[in-house]
Amino acid sequence: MRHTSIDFIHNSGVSQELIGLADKAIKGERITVEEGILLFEKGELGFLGTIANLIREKKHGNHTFFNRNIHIEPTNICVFDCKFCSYSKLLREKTQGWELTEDEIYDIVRSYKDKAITEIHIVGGVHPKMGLHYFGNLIKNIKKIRPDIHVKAFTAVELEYMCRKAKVSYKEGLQILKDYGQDSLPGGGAEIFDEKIRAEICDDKCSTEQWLEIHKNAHEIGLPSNATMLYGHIESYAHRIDHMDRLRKLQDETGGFNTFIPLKFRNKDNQMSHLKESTVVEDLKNYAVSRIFLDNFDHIKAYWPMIGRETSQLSLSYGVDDIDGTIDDSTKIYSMAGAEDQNPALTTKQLVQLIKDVHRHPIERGTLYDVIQDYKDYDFSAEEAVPA
Ligand code: V47
Ligand code: SF4
Repeated sequence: MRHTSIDFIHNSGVSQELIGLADKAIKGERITVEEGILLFEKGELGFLGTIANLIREKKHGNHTFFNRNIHIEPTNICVFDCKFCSYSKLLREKTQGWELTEDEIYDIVRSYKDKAITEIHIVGGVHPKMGLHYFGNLIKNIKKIRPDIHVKAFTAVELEYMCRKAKVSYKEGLQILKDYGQDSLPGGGAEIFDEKIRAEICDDKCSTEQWLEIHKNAHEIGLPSNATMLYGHIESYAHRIDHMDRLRKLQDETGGFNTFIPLKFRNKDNQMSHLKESTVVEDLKNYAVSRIFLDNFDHIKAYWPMIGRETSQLSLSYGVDDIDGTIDDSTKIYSMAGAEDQNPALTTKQLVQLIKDVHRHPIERGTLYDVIQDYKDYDFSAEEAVPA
C-alpha cells in the first residue's frame, strides 16, 4: 500500500488538535491566529515541515526560484538607531560610514554591462541629505545605463523619511519615484509590527502603521513589494503570528506582495549582542509556520547571504521556494551582523548546483516571478568562461 505524507501525519502520534489543523492547512483552508500560535508552540519540526512542504509542492512543485541581481548601498549613514543594526553609523560616527557618490554608483552599474543581471536592489541607511528627487534622479540615470533593469528600491523606512522631508503624501512620493523609473519596493524595515516590541528595538523609525500604509499605497499605484519579519530576538511566537496576520490582511486587500522573507536576527556588533541567535531548528520551524499561515502569499524566500547556504538548502523542504540569488551581493547588512557568508557571492552555476544538490528544480526568475530560464537540464559548458 502506498503511504502519503498525509498518512504520515495521521500516524505520527501527534494530538488530534494538531492533526485537525494539518488537515485544514493541507486542504487550503485558512489557519487562525490562535492556531498559528499553537503550531509554533506544539508542532515539532518534522510535523510542521511535512505540512509546509505539501503546501509548497502544491503551489510550485519542485520549482525553486532565484534571480540575478546586485545590491547597491549608497550609504550606511543613518539618522535612526535600531538596536539590532550592526551596519548603520550614526551621524556622529561619520568617520566609519561610507557615502557613494553618484558617479561611483553609475560605475558599479556600468561594471555589470555585459552581465545578465535583471534587478538592482537599492537600499541603505537613511541619510539626511539624500532626498526624494536625489534618489529619483539616481534611478532615472541608472535606467539610462541599463534600460532593461528592474529597480527594486527603498524600504518603507527610507520612503517615510523621504516623503516627510519632501512634504508630500506617501502616494505622491511613491508616484514621483515610479515616474522616475522605480519598479518595486523591497520588504525591509518591517521588523516586528507589535508596537511594544517595536518600541524596544527600533523606537525612532517609521511605525507599523506607516510601514503598512506605505506598502498599501505602493500596491494601489501599481508598485508591488516584498515583506520581511525580523525574528529570533525578544519577540514571542504570538508576536510573529500577529506580524504575519497584519500582512495577510493587507495582502487580502491589495494582493501586492510578491514574497515573504523571514530575517533571522544576527547578533554581532550591535546593541542586542547579548541575545543568543535562534537555532537552525527554530529557523526551519519559522519558515514552515510562515508557509502554513500565509496562505495568500505565493512565495516564501530564504535569503541565503543571511541564513547561510546549507540552511537555505534545508529550508527548501520546509516551505521555502525561493533563495533570492544574486550573482554578486555586496550587501553589508548581514556580513557586519555576523552572517556566515562574509563575501556573499555565488555564480549562477554554483547557485543552480546548490538547488540541484537537494533535488529541486532551479528556475531563474525576474523580480515579479516571470520565468527567465529553466535550469533543469541546462548545459553550462558553453558559457564556462563567463563567471556570472
Ligand atoms: O529591515 C538589520 C534587517 C533588513 C539585522 O525585499 C537584520 O527582496 C538580521 O529587508 N540581523 C533590510 N537582520 C534588508 C531587507 C532585504 C534583504 C534581502 C532581500 C529583500 C527583498 C529585503 O535587514 C532590515 C532588518 O530587518 N537587519 N540588521 C541583523 N542584525
Ligand atoms: Fe538605519 Fe536601517 Fe540600520 Fe535601522 S536598520 S539603523 S533604519 S540602516
